Amino acid sequence: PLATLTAILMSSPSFAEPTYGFSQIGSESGWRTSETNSIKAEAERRGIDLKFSDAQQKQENQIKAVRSFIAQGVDGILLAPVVESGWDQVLREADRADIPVVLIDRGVDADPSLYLTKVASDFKEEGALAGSWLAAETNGNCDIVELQGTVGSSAAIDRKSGFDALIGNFPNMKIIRSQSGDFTRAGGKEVMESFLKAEGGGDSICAVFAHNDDMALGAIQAIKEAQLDPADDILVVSIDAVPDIFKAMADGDANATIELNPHLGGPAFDAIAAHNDGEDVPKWIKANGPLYLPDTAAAEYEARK
Ligand code: GZL
Repeated sequence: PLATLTAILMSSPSFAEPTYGFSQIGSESGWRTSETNSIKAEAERRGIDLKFSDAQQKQENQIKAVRSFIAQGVDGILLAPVVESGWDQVLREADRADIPVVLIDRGVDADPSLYLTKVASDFKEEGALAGSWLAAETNGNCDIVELQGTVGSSAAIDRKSGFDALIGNFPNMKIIRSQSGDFTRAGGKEVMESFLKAEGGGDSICAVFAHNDDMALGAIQAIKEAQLDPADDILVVSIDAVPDIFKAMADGDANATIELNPHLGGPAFDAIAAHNDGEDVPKWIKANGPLYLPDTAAAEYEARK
């Protein structure tokens, strides 16, 4: 009977939904957690079997996961590369196995022919936007401390270079201290504490530029514990637009954040499908978000929490 025939057809591999592997960096920030949840939900919505690996921030775990996905013969691989170097070999192995790799939210310095596409923001633009807001806010006069993201990550490298290039136009804007807080709240707090101490309490610090909101939230804690007023004594600008930074802005503790889209599963899955249909896929799929200020923060927090 037709029902049996359909059941048999649908169960055969060629009719089944695809199986993808997703090598995720970890859960270092609120943004990454929402990215993971969003990509898993999108796979669920599309009936995709998503094999998920959390690398706990270690590149060797990501490389192991990609090799395991290749051995399982998945139909595609999503990779959020923790750092930008050291991927050539494993990307060549995926390429030889004819498995398309989509880079998610960060880039690699490998030959672009080794991956299908990158779905990520232009971090240089984000750095420049943060810098231009700060220049306008301070009339180009500001001694800045910088909380960098994970050392070697394309997000940290490019946010720094975009910010540096922009403030380079203002002779009275300079970064007086800069160090990695590894994109975590604890890291941001710890490094900000060391900056405040090194600067004799912090009166000399005009602003903190944090490569993500989680480090900014840690820095805000440190600024308060140093008996200073975040967003007033020391301006606070960061990137990600996670709910908690909107709460901080609404509470008068932060000044600006730049939106980073965590919903990258859809574009990634669409790119693999387009590739499988023989269509051309651009090497970089990006959609930078806007800058938010305290005036809309309370509403944004309500909408996102
Ligand atoms: C940027 C992403 C960064 C976020 C951080 O696309 O890789 O990593 O800005 C996260 O919150 O840790």
